[in-house]
Amino acid sequence: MTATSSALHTGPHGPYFSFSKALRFRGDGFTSSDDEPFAYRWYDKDRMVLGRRMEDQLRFAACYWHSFVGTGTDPFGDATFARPWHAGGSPMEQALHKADVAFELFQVLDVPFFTFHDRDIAPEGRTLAESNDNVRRVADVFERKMADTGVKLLWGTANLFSHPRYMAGAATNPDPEVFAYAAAQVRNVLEVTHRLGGANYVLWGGREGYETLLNTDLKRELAQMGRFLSMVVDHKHRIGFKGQILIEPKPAEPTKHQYDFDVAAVHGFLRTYGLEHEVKVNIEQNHALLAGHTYEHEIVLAQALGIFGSLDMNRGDEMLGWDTDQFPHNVQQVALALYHVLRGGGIGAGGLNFDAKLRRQSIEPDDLVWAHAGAMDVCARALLIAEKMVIDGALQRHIDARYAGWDGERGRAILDGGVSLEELARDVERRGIEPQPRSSRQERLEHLVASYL
Ligand code: XLS
Ligand code: NI
Ligand code: NI
Repeated sequence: MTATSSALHTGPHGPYFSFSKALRFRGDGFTSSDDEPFAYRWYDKDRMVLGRRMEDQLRFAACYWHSFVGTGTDPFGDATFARPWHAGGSPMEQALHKADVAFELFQVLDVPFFTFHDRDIAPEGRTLAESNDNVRRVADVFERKMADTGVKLLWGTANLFSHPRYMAGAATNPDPEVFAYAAAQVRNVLEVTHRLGGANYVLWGGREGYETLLNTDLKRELAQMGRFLSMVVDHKHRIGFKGQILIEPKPAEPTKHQYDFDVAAVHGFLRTYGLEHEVKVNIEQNHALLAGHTYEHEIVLAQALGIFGSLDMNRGDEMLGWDTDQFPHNVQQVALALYHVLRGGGIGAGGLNFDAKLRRQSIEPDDLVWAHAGAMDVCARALLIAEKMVIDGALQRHIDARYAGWDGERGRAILDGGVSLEELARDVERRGIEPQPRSSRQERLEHLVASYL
């Protein structure tokens, strides 16, 4: 889609936001006026960054669930967002209303992609067949809206966690009927994702874990989950879906323990079931934090293991132990994450999905615009900082120098496997050389990072 396209495609009840045209890039130093209260200062989508357009480096997506389904409830409080699209009409009419709102927001933001769960976009019917049909009917509407606006699908996913039928898990349920139900739901969304040209399909196992081992056969549940994933991969190939299949790791919440705990756990699981070349990971900042990792740890590990797929871009609160899913605003944090993405070859078929929600006091639809647009600008600015880090190369030079010994004769002999423990031991004793400690220069590097900001 083009930011210059004059009129937005809105539904019969729109506009929903007080932005009548797509936000555009105006660079740093513009002064906001009433008719243009916000423009991008950093998100300059056509600017070239390391050989690619900024839009293609970032591949932003807005998510359906937090933005159009969320009501502002929390475990202690009721809904605070009185959304016009949550009231009036049948559930299906409300779903179509919601689609109008969603595509209006995508156009205002000029965001190239979106993401959804089946339950976000269409109401549950009386039977599974009816529910799946509802999803396909809304997908028909999406198809037209996507053609009109140029907005594309980053990924689809099935909600296998909200309904009580899934309270004891989906694939990992003690009842095979629940496994089968979940399979039927995934088959439908995978096919819809394929039809809509989705770049990825995501599985997040919110209920695939346990509350207590007192009632859980962990070994069986892992085998069930492995079987489920194999079936999904087989079906992907059967229908010719070319997108990536992604698992989204998270250590806990809603269950006490989730099997897809972090990147390392997911990789071990994939290896066990021979799926490490078929499935990658969608890494979320808040989930990394809950697992006791930094975002960049999860990114770098996934790259090292060859399973880096995509990013859920959000921010957890470092003082709270739950998934607060806030919009990113810490430039340095995002810059370090994107530095590693760029160093690893870029985001590929993945994207930066804003799996982020408004705080429950941000009750106006326009808050959705501010939140996303601000986050896009933070990411764009962070990308430019990451670009500087890559081009300057000082961080990488330090690492290269630090490990230079491993590229030398001795290091290579060890790694190539040409030398045994015994030979190594004899050689060290004979030569009598004492290794010399060297500074790792952490503070100097931290200061260097700060200097790029
Ligand atoms: C929840 C997850 C979820 C996935 C999609 O914590 O982040 O929103 O991204 O199912
Ligand atoms: Ni999350
Ligand atoms: Ni997520």
